[in-house]
Amino acid sequence: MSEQKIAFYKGPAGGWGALRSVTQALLRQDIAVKGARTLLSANQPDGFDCPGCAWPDRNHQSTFEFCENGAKAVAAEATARRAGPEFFARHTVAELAQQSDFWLEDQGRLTHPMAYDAATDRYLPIDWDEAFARIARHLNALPDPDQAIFYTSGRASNEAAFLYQLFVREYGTNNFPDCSNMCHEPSGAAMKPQIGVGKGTVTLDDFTQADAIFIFGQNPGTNHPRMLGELRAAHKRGARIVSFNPLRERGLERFADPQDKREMATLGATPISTHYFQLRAGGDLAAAKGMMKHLLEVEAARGGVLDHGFIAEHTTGFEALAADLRAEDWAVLEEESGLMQAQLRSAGDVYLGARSAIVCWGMGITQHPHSVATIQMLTNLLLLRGNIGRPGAGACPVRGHSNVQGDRTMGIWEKPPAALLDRLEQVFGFAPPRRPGVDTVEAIRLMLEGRGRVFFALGGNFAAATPDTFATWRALRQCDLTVHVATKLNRSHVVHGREALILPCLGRTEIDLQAAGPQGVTVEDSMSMVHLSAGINPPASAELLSEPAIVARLAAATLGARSRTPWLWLVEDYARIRELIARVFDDFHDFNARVAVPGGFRLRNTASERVWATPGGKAAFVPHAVPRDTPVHRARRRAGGAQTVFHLMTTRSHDQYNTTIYGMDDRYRGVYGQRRVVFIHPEDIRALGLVDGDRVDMTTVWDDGEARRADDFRLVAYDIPRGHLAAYYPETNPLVPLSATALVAGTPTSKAVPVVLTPHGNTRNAGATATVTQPPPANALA
Ligand SMILES: Nc1nc2c(c(=O)[nH]1)N[C@H]1C(S)=C(S)[C@@H](COP(=O)(O)OP(=O)(O)OC[C@H]3O[C@@H](n4cnc5c(=O)[nH]c(N)nc54)[C@H](O)[C@@H]3O)O[C@H]1N2
Ligand SMILES: Nc1nc2c(c(=O)[nH]1)N[C@H]1C(S)=C(S)[C@@H](COP(=O)(O)OP(=O)(O)OC[C@H]3O[C@@H](n4cnc5c(=O)[nH]c(N)nc54)[C@H](O)[C@@H]3O)O[C@H]1N2
Ligand SMILES: [Mo]
Repeated sequence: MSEQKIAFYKGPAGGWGALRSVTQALLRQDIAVKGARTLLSANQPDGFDCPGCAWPDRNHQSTFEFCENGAKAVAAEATARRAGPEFFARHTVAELAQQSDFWLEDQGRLTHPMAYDAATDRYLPIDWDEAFARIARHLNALPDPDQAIFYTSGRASNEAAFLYQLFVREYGTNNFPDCSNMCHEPSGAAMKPQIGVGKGTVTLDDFTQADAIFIFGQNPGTNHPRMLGELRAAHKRGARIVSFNPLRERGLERFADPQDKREMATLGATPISTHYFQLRAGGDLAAAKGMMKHLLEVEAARGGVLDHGFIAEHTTGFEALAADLRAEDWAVLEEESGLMQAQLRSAGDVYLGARSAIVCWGMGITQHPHSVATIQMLTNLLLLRGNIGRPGAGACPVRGHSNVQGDRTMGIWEKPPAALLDRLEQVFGFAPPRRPGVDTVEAIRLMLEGRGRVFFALGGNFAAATPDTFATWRALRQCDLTVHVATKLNRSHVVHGREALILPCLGRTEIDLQAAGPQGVTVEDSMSMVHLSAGINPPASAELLSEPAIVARLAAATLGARSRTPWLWLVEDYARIRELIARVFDDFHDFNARVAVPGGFRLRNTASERVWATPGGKAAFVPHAVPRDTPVHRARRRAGGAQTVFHLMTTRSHDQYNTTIYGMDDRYRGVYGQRRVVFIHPEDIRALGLVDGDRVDMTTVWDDGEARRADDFRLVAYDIPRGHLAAYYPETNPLVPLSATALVAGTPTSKAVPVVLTPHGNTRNAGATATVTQPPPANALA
């Protein structure tokens, strides 16, 4: 573990720092040799899909695409450490609950199905059949299937997800909260009515042809490192790359490709962004509006800006948008975006100077109250110049989990379209439930109200990833039964219901042997490419089952003779599952044949063909007012200047994968050996009467009378606008109120939390030297 320090990072993103970090990750997991071989199989034609992010690969080409954080994700799964029955015998759950998130996962791979024993407060081994029978008993005893909740995290394969949604709907509910609800839900909610598809419209080839690439609220250097390769190449051929981000992010500034011998030898690096706009958090809608207002003004002055042919043939609502833009006040746009009119105009000039442009976005856009409106404004921007459905142009919501997009395609959706249910009814001969189910936040409410009795999770870490941590924990603890299908121990296993089960599963990197031989699964990346993934490592334990097998055996145990689906036969050979997928989804016709081709195939994306699957048959311009009454605005008004209300963004460090903490460093932001830090403008530190390095507590300003606090964060002076804070998730999730959700999409607004700071017990702690082996047990604040 590194020494605790704050040290400005001078290098580029990638480069030697990345290689060093990977070596350390492999050594930590005791897998130097095997791990290295495993790494070379990630994203290869016959290998497994990288369990890191959802960024696509270049046709699964033969050269290994180096990715530091992909390597860490693979190393974390291929670790030689094990958390078996002996481990659980040594610790009560009360003891485990005192440990940090880092420590829990660091115990290694789960090896046996385990059941909670209240008498000894321990997890004890249980037989698989008995585990399935126990879950089935609970499910079948519920008076109403809507009292059961089935969560999904976005690593589940298409095959697992398809069987899962089928089982749960045969059982009788649409209660499918998933990680997408906390992630890109607003992207789908915005784009589907506007352009007819809820997914990105670009492919990697478009990145080789775009003249301009706009990146709103995304940190690819950490979260999608392979995207930096595309950006670097685009920069080298002269494309403009424009970043909008309140924080200065190193990966958006400079990048050295570890595969480029010259850059590595000379310590050279390629700049990434040609323009960097440090706007106010939540100011992206105003920024997009400013750019569009500028376009209209230039169009009026000299013409040639808008794609009139496209607008006339392919869109509706242009006049209303134009009228709204003309009426908009520059002063409002400046105030809310935090950018000057000249800056907004220069961003607009880059856009109008580009023949083709791509707009990318991430969590900095989606996790806001007005995220759906902001995404519709970004889409308006694209439509004004016909930048959808032609080479080098389009919308690129950059997805998170490696198969989160595929899971939604397979029907993991609490509000399923009627057409999907109709088809399930036809193919499988049962009547699927038509009532919409609950999303993630609604699921927590259901449990809090005592109307959610059984909680089942296919992956993920619900207790840590969700907002309002202590309310969520109360919710989970009220359940009759909580069940987690997982690879590693995490918070959700120690914050459990009256009864609890942990079901250990195979990871992506592992060989999945079924009756018909070794099986591959399929995944869909952020650009709608579907391809096979097959593990190469022996399973971490002989007891592990694959996710499809777990779902099938649970379905057989629960539904019994009620179901006509041949559950156990299906998982003997996953090609049989794919046959059924092809019968339910037309886009998956000839699925087995098409996915056998190396690199797989791309799902049809109608918007990219300029076919608009919208009610009006055209793409829609949708005007939106600049939001001036968000919870942050309201909290500031109420405080009336008596206190500084900060806008807190909760975000990822370089050494974590969501709630999985790989280490305590955030290299590109210069943080080492610690995670309880809060980035803040130096003038704000002074105005608080504090100094850099002081410790503070954060309290949410909310109007429901609940106290939400997170204690003991070290102030780190940073290049961030005044009035803003950034700190890591999940430590800050206790600060995000359950009622803080995005309009329409219901996404927790994790990038828009109004908070105030107070000194932590008056302790001054500038230049701490202590080495921290784990964060303070904030997560154990039961
Ligand atoms: N190594 C690694 N890879 C990952 C993950 C991981 O945890 N670790 N997580 C995966 C998942 S599930 C996801 S969803 C993605 C997440 O990837 P990202 O979308 O990059 O997510 P974040 O790191 O939360 O934040 C993104 C950026 O938004 C900026 N930001 C915050 N508020 C605003 C705002 O109001 N406006 C603008 N313009 N910017 C803002 C922050 O400064 C930050 O740079 O990554 C995936 N890949
Ligand atoms: N405050 C705040 N909260 C956030 C966010 C934020 O930016 N700020 N981001 C949100 C986002 S974008 C997301 S996507 C969610 C993430 O929410 P989740 O997807 O629920 O969380 P993860 O941390 O990705 O899940 C990690 C766990 O998955 C299990 N796991 C890993 N691999 C496998 C596998 O192959 N199979 C199975 N069954 N289990 C596996 C391991 O046990 C591991 O502990 O968090 C959200 N929460
Ligand atoms: Mo995500």
